[in-house]
Parts: sequence; structure tokens; C-alpha cells
Amino acid sequence: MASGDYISGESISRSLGISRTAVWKRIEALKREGYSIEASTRKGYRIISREAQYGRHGIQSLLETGFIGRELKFLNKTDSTNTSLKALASGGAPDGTVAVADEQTSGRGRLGRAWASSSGLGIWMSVLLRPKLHPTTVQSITPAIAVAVCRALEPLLFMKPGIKWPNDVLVDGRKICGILTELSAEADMISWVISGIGINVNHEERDFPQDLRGRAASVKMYLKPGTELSRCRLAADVLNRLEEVYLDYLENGPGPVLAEWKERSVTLGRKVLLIQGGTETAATALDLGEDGRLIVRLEDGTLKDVISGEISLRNLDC
Ligand code: BT5
Repeated sequence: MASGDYISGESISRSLGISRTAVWKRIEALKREGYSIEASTRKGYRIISREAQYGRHGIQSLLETGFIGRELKFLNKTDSTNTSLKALASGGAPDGTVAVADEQTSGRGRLGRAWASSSGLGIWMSVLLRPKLHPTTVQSITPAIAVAVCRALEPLLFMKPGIKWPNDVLVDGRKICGILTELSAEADMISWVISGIGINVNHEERDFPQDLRGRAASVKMYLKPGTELSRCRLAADVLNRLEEVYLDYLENGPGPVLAEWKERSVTLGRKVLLIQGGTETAATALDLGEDGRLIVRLEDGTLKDVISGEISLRNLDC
């Protein structure tokens, strides 16, 4: 059915070999999944938009994954998808369960910071992973997520995205995506990791809160001409790329993922400012450790390991 054209219930029933009532039931099911379909008693049915609305069905129909996103909870509005998914994780939700919201009322960043997550504008989603890894190795999962997000964003943008340590994806020096990884572990076993991914998609400059204008970017602002933009497509692509990267990580260890992270990094080799509890220290970012920590050289020449939970970092020369 081409969008815009009406098709009668009778001809659908004939071509599918099902009753008119069965046609009606299926149309109603599609509507519940979020498709925009208009029904007219005289003319029949008409798809208003060919693209599935942002919702569970629209995302899942584009998945190529084995387990990530196969369980997917879509919420029109929630406080934070990380918090929603935590409740599901405690209730035994399987590896790869995803929570997506159109709007978050208290989207969270690291260190108690807020994440702006209005309705209609972005992809606010969290992924539950249950890797059989020691809790100390889990820090390298955030780099894996950042790499997957870059792989999904790159074909859409006219500028290459880069990763700012530890978890920001930037375009043109502006933040387009943030990642918040939380975990629950017992002794030497991880019980779950939840990685929350926030991607700005449909924003114009004015859609960002005042303090983020000029510092935040959206896919739409950097969209390659002629490229179609769909939150369903992009959310599914992030999950598709994430499963690729994650399976590679489980099979081959963090090496290959960290190598790609380093290639995409806009932090390594740069002068940075380390900000911790009101103290600012200038340093040069040298390398990324296996566990996701950043190795820097301070101005007096000493080397220091920096852990993401403790410190903020500002690039000084980009
Ligand atoms: C992050 O923290 O970048 C992690 C953001 C994670 C958001 C996702 S959305 C789905 C899931 N559910 C949640 O509740 N969270 C996750 P951090 O590195 O601390 O950066 C936070 C800082 O980024 C803020 O202090 C602002 O300066 C800036 N910021 C806030 N909202 C932004 C936005 N939409 N785009 C760009 N920058 C933003």
C-alpha cells in the first residue's frame, strides 16, 4: 500500500485470504503498535505515515540482533530509563533487555548531573547487560557503547563524531550523546550492568536549554544532506552496532574495542583540564587503560591514572 492511497478492506481480505473481521483486527493491532492508519467506512484504510511511529514495534522491526532489544519496554514518559530498567533488572529481566522513553522527567548524567530529555527530540534508552565478568573489568563497557554509538551515527552526519573521555560523543566539539553506566555486583560477579544512552536527534538550537546552546549538538543539526532521519532507525542501529561491539568484546577482550575508541578519541594527545572537587589541574592525555581509566601526564612530568567516576575533564585545545 503506498502511503496516501486508500485500499478497501475487501481487497486486503482477498489478497491475504483472511476475513474482513481479521483484517480489521490486524489494523487495530498495527494502530496499537503506533502506525498511523486512517479508516474510512466508504474508502477503506490509508497509511498516513509509512514510517512506524516511535515505539516498540517501530524499533524492534529494524533490529538485526540476537538478544539485545528482543525484550523492549517503551515508555511515553518516565523519570529515567536507567531507573526503570533497574526495577526490571531486579525482577530478573533477561540479558539484553532495553528500556526506551520518548521523554524523561529526571534524566540523569554522571555525578548527580541532569540530562535534558524532552519529548519528541531524542533517543533516551538504557540497555541491560549481564556479562560474566569480574566487576573491576566492567569500566571498559562504557567505551564499547561509545564506539557503537559512533558507528551508528557516522553514516548520518556530515562531520565525523569523536569520543571525549570517558563517555561523551561529540560532533564539531559539541556533545551529541552522553552515556551513563551503572552496575550491581556481588563479591566477584556482576549481577547487571545498565548503560543509559542519550542521543540528541531532532533538536534545533532553540530546543536546548539556554545553558546547553552552542555546547550541545543534535543529529538533525549535522545531518548529511539527502539523509533520512528516523528515531526508530537510529535507535535500532545503535542496538545493532552495540551487539556487534559487545560480542566482539566478550570474545576477544577489550583490546579491539579500545583500539577503535583510541582512533575515535578527541582527548588523547590533547591538553586537558582535570576538575575534581573545585580543583583544576592541567595535564596532557596520553592513553586509555584496559579498564577505561585515562592516563595523563601532569605539568611536572608525573604520570597519573584518572578514573571516570571521580573527575570531570575539559579539552583545552579543541
Ligand atoms: C552524561 O553525563 O553524559 C550521561 C547522560 C546519560 C543520559 C542517558 S538518557 C537514558 C539514560 N537515562 C538516564 O537518566 N540517563 C541515561 P555527564 O557526563 O555527567 O554529562 C552531563 C552534562 O551534560 C550536564 O551537566 C550538561 O552540562 C550536559 N547535558 C545535559 N543534557 C544534555 C543534552 N541533552 N545534550 C548535551 N549535553 C547535555
